[in-house]
Amino acid sequence: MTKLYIADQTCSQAVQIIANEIGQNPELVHFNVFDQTTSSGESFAEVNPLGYVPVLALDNDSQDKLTETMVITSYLADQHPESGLIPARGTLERVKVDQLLTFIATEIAQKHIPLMRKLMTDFGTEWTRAKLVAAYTTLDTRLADRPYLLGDNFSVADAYVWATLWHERSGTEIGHLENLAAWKARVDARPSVQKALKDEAEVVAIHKAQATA
Ligand SMILES: N[C@@H](CCC(=O)N[C@@H](CS)C(=O)NCC(=O)O)C(=O)O
Repeated sequence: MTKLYIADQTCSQAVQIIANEIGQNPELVHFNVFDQTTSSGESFAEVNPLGYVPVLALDNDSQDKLTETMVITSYLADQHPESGLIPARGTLERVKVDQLLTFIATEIAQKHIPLMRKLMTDFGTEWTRAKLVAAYTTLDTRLADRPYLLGDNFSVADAYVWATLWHERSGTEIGHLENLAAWKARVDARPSVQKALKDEAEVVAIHKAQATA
């Protein structure tokens, strides 16, 4: 069975959401980033030597392990073109989505992390928060005339931005971005998102119970 390695309230939620949107139910394994244990008892260092989630371990002959949020979400969405979660490869529309996913990965997700971990100087904190506000402002502008980032349909880009909406944890003030707030409420209400949160909470609780047993 395909396994998805996740961590609590992290970018792995994007993969859970896309899997839910296409009706796939990979077995969820929780990785505790603080004590480095997994709910399955596996060594996570053997799953991903870089020590980060998400990892999608395929149940294929070569037992491939896919990493990188944008790659895994795109791979899953590509399996179900009828879902409308991503445009077809080789089209300009797809290139524009790849551009947006790269932007989300590098200008949003990875910008939050050193702030959340309080790794930066005061100058670096201010500079990085300003970069994040600028990045979110471009998304807010994009959402002025459409319900979702690509238009009328929910897409991999929406899942990725939602799963990395860590502004409160990184101290980034984006409360003035009203289109983004309205978009978040729409995404919050999606059954795929609700299911992701519920499934994540369940596996986290099981893992915690194992640790205290
Ligand atoms: N390049 C990876 C980075 C993934 C990443 O940053 N994962 C974080 C959670 S969102 C993580 O697992 N951090 C654990 C750690 O650094 O200890 C991707 O885009 O998927």
